[in-house]
Amino acid sequence: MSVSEALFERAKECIPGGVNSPVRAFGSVGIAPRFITRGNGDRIWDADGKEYIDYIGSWGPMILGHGHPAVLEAVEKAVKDGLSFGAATQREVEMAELICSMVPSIEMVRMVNSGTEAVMSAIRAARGFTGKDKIIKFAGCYHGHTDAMLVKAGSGVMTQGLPGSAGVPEGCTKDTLSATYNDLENVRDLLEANAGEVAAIIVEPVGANMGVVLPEKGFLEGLRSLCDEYEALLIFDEVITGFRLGAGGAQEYFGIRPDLTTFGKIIGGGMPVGAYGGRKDIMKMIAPSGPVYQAGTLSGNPVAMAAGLAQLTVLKEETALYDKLNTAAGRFFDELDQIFTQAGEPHCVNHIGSLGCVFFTEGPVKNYADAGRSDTARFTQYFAHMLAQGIYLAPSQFEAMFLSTAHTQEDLQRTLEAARSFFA
Ligand code: HOZ
Repeated sequence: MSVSEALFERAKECIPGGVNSPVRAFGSVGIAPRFITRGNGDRIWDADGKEYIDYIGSWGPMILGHGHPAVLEAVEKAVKDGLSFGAATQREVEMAELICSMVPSIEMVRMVNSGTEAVMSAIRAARGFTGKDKIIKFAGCYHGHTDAMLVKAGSGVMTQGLPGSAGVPEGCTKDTLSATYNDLENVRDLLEANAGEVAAIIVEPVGANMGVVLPEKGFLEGLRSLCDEYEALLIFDEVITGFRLGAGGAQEYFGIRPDLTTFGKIIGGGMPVGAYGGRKDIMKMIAPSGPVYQAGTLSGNPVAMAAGLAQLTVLKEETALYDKLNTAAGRFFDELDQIFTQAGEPHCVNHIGSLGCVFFTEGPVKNYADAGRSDTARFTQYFAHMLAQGIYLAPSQFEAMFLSTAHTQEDLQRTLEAARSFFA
């Protein structure tokens, strides 16, 4: 038995499913998860000393790779000054100013501890501001595990084939309406049928939790117009796309201005951080300036702020970084596509910026139903092959591959070779 397998056996006795978040359990691929001991650049090592090229990157945060010197230095310095005060600090102000300067629609921002918390709070703000209760979300989009969003959710919920979650009272989801991604007519129908009741439409501007699903031309623009027409707020969930597609996230990339935006992952530089922000008139509704209550003992934690500030500063200042990363990633995904095409494997590679995935089904894949047609058994074979070759992919068909600035050309080529050898 390997060290990872032994740890997993122990873990299953004292942690539900042996893990602290379901997608880590490798459940759908039937392999014991690797217990990771350290990371550096684009590499991670497991408890048995095996080295992998990492395409999970902590599910998104590690856009600069593991152990970036600027982030580590900032954290080391912050740790020495104290771990938590539960009081205002200068770094929080600097963080808020930095985010406002980078993301076009953010006029005010509140720090929280995770993407889930950010979404929960943004929805409360939208309801408080509009005085309406209903929210439209899209099947296959994942907005964390807050009760109201566990309706046809992506990520682990989709991987487990669940329509929702036990333990969520009907009352918590009765105001959640589920729409089809990339289908504006469906959204209009829902708005018509619930006229005057919809507080907000929440969307991942690039679906990245049902595999990667791109917005078709006009989809995001259409959502903006529909929100204006029906007096609903548009919430972009940029937990994955924020600071990934570019310094200003998906909203800058596509040129759409949402009313509210949620962040997580990259914003914390690897520490547990989330944030939500947007129009000042909406954000002023948040306590203590307004009546929408939201709080947190560890929100704006000094060490987490130091990590996030350092990472965002690199992303803002190294202006050529995104072009270089996105170009390298684009080439990589195109070559991966060719390998699958040459092998005659039914597939669809969707990618944008440094995000992408291979669906084991013919394309196009433009929504939850399309993604759901994937041959997950075939994906499992591919996943196991790649893992054995030292390539650490997300253990689910319905997750993304995350490339970082630390991925070298040599490692990208090694990964393509590993994919090629799957068909040999
Ligand atoms: N939401 C992340 C990407 N789908 C995964 C994080 C998790 O659920 O553990």
